[in-house]
Amino acid sequence: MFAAPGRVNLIGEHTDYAEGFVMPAAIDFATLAGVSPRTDGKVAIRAENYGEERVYETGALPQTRSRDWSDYPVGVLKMMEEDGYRIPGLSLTLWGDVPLGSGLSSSAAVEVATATAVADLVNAKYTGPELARLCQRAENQFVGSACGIMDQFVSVNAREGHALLLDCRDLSYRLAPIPEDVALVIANTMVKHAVTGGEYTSRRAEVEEATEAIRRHRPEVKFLRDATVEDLERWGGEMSENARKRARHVITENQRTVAAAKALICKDLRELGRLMAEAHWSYSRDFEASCEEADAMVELAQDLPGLIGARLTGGGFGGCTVNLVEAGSAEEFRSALKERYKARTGIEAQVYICHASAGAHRVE
Ligand code: GAF
Repeated sequence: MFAAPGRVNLIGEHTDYAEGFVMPAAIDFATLAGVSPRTDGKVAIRAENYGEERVYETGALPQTRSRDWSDYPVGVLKMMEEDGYRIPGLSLTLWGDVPLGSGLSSSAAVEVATATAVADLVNAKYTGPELARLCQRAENQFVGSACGIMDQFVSVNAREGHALLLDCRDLSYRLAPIPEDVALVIANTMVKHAVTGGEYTSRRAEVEEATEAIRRHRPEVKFLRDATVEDLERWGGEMSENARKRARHVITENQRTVAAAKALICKDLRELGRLMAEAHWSYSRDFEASCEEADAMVELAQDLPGLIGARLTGGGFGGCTVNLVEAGSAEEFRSALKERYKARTGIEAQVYICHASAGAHRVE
């Protein structure tokens, strides 16, 4: 049996596919994958949460997606086959408690749990970064969502008690300890988020439009990671207004993310909170990936006792906010935020007090 966690991103949104920086932590919600060999030549995948099972002949996994939960584990198995591993008869049982459609990477948790379990069964030797890339390929090529590497990477490589500053260009990373007296409070707006939806993809296309416009003048700009605010000032007129705004978010977000890691490592929580606030409003106003409810959730947290920083986390258009809160105030913060949010929006939010957890591992 193996476990792979969901994640919360502290800062660095829509920067991963621009080969920039992100700073996520794994959370204590996870997918569990139980795997065992079978001798009847069948690959049986069961989703405990749905009470459903799919059974395939070995060597005859589906060619195309089914647009349901099975695409994630099947995609991973197909990528392993592409890597030259023969998938034998097996039973794989999945169960998870990562809230679905909440921007906490339930999909990555399923992919990574599957990959870790099946890699163990077939004795495949993947390094952490390779395993993350395998899962990302499953999502890009089989599931059909254009996600970056952040979610799969942190689900594989996270360390308990730490956030991870990841350079999405070369996948090198630095661990940043989250102080013991700081709680991760995750507030679910209950507005559904999806990476497979059109908005994520159209934002990504706008980021690419901006990159191309700058690249015409500076060929060394392969991704927005390589661009500067000055580039945007000079050549912003040669792209659409939307592309310019999206690019401004991504370029400044990369700078904020590196600065935020530094602040966390130096325990400068004031500066970290300031950067998170700036990141939220950049995500909301320039990237236009927030929604009324998420903006309200961030605003309503501002003057609650114990708050260090709050922002919308994940792919956007709903999902959760992440709140760094002094641990001693976390419980009170949780109930006050729920109450305020209910009064403002009429919605009953779920608010989780989480702990930065370890990446994928065997469960004894
Ligand atoms: C989603 C994607 F899956 C990630 O790759 C990342 O782009 C994120 O949205 C936005 O930062 O979680």
